Amino acid sequence: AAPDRESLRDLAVRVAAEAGDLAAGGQAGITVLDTKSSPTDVVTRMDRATEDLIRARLLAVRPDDAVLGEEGGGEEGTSGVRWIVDPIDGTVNYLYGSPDWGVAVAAEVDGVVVASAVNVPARGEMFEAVLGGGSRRNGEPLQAPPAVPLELALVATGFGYFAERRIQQAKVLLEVVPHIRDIRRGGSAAVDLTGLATGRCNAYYERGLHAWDWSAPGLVASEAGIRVGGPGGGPPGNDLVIAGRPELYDALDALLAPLGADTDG
Ligand code: LIP
Repeated sequence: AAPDRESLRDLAVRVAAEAGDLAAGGQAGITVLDTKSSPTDVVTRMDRATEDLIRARLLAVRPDDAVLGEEGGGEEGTSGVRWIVDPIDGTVNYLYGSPDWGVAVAAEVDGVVVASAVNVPARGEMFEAVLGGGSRRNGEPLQAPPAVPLELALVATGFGYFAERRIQQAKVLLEVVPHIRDIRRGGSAAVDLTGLATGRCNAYYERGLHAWDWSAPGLVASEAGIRVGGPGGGPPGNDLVIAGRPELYDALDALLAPLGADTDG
């Protein structure tokens, strides 16, 4: 039988809390350890140490689960539960001493994200969500503010680590900015998506994310009334994640559709 969602959520919160403490304690004086897909796609000692801690804690309690982490690849499981983990989402912010980074831990059962936690230690925010059970910040239930018209929307986005992709993303941006209140490039998908639930911004789009970027904060947002999906209202994926109150989602989706926001050219 599948484990109950609340117990998965509780484990996600416990592990994200401990991982956030570890990462926050290591932020001062942090340096780049290695680069990944490009010279700007960096990893620090703390990304690795924090992911190691998360994996160890999850597998100590639930040894038969699978774990997919940003830094360590996949680990097979037999239980039907897969954890999707970003130890430090917003690594560049983390490197520069910014508060906008988070630890994201999601539990997926049969391919559906059912529970999650996002810890943003430097903001003192712990988010949690259960599919069908709502989302909370520091224990308080979250309800996203109502939709605003697109021209009054504060829209967050992000850029990939490849120059070619950034050129395309800049072209899309040129067509988007005249139609919205303003744009934010916060540097952490986890902070951006949880920020939709709290009203820090109204909508979000980004191309080229991975499951670890959007799974945990996406559930927090959707349980607060935000639609999180892909182009045309499809499921969220690597090509393009769009998020906002449904009316705003549709308006942003319609604006992005002819712009090739989900392609490299
Ligand atoms: C980052 C995101 C950021 C996005 C980057 C990257 P990381 O995650 O949260 O918003 O624009 O492409 O994926 O690499 O810091 O975990």
